[in-house]
Amino acid sequence: MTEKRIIEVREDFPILRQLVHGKPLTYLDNAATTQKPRTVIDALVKYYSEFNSNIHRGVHELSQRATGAYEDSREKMRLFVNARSETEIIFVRGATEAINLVAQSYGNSVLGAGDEVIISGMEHHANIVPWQLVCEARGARLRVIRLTERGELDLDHFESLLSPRTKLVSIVHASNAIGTVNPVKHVIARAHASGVPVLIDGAQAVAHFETDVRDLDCDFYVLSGHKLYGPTGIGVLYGKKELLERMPPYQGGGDMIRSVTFEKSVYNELPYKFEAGTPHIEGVIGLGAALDYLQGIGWPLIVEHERDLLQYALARLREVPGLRFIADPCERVGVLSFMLDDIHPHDIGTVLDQEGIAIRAGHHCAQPVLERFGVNATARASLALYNTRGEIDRLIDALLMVREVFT
Ligand code: C6P
Repeated sequence: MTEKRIIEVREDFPILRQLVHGKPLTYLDNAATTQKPRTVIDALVKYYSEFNSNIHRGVHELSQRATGAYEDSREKMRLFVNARSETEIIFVRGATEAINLVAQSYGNSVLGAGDEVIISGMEHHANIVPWQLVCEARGARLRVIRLTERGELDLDHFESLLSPRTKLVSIVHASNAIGTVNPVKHVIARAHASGVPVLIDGAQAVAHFETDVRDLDCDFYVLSGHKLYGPTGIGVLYGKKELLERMPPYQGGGDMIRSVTFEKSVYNELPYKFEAGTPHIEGVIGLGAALDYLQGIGWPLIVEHERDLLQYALARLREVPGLRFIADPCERVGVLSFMLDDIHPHDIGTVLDQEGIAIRAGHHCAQPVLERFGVNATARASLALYNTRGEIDRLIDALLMVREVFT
């Protein structure tokens, strides 16, 4: 039943119908970016062919329609993450910009010499470098939660790092390099018990299971639209209103002000205070269409199918001689990072490409976690709702072929 429904779902994604190097495209690089359903592509075409206009500025019909569609998407996103108010939803370029915004605005205003920011040993560079920048500027220090052999957070170590010097905890919900789903609710509760706010990097989580920022009680949550079946160049920062209100603007320009004189500018209310300049209007509208699409599919189907596919993929990959995973977390999303004998991951990726199979090879912008497991690159297959068991079988056959070529 589920498999039949997934075959129908695949029809919604025009890009999946093509041949690559004469073979059916098997797209297993979904952690890098997901493909887009027809409804998202249509929403972009509709915007440009029917009501392209700048928002929040014009009194004319097109501007009002564009503004309406943009703000409708904000409300859809509010519902998607279950935020209290649409003023807590800030549109940015992606997870990277969202973290930089918090680091530069919140971090800069709360961090002083000797203060500390806690991250984890499995962060993407986007959740490391912005904190290094602000810590360096403020004389603060970055502390890193150790990982266990399985690739999970060492929660005892986390407890030992929490101190009166801690000003923020910033950790990933689901790792893009090893797939671990972190016990973020527990981490948030522990940090809050010490009066410390928490940012969650949800870039790899939001497409795989339901997000509820109120249930998590996180202070900030960031995501990228392009990993959620939406367009590139658009993402979201969720922040608790009381924190966002206290934070200074991140960038200055049009739309983020109420009034400007040469002596002083008065900033606009939330969320506009953090949306300087003409935003990525079609990106926001396309992201709204992606959320509609996901709602139409429904979480039960997505979660059940991806869980089944992940178990199948893990079992089949374990059958491949010479294949080893670099981590083995209990709670995980469909991100499968592996080594095959001593074949370089780029060689694996190149041979698979000839078979029409797209995976990612390299350090996945998460060098410290790879280093933790003693490697500097892996091959990574990552799953989405439209992938099938048949595609996993193709991956396995191709990996067996890679072994024949290289050993
Ligand atoms: N990871 C991957 O192939 P942006 O680039 O801003 O959309 O997302 C950054 C980012 C932040 N956090 C996590 C956990 C991520 O996985 C990513 C992006 C992609 O793994 C591209 S490097």
